Amino acid sequence: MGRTLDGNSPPQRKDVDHNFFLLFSVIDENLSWYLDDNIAAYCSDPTSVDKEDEDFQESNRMHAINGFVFGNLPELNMCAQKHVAWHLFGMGNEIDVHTAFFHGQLLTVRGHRTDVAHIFPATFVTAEMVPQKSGTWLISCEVNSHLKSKV
Ligand SMILES: [Cu+2]
Repeated sequence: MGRTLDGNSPPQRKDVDHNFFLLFSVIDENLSWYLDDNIAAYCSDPTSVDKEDEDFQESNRMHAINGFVFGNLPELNMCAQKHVAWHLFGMGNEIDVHTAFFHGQLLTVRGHRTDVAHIFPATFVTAEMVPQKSGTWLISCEVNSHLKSKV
């Protein structure tokens, strides 16, 4: 057991078979330096955009895991019956309260059996698991407003 550096990789636990690092965040495009440029470039009628409209502002909050939005996180592969450590991070502000839900999986978080890990801004938690079966399953944030997509 222990942590070592191999020169290029970040330190990882050696007492598990797989380490995964997931950052749950809300990327607020309303704060972008390019907001006006994007409105001008991508809106069919830029003069009709009300940047103070709550629906417009919410449409610019992108819920992401490792920066990937709309379920586009690349596949994470591991082996059944192997020990997996999930290092889960949160950053941002008060809207960055996340619940990482591992569908159909059993986790151990701080010694407790669960299927969900709670993540608050500027915190991290490690969840451990031993996947029992091979197959594809989903990781999602179960915060209601993070699940919904605006039309
Ligand atoms: Cu979330």
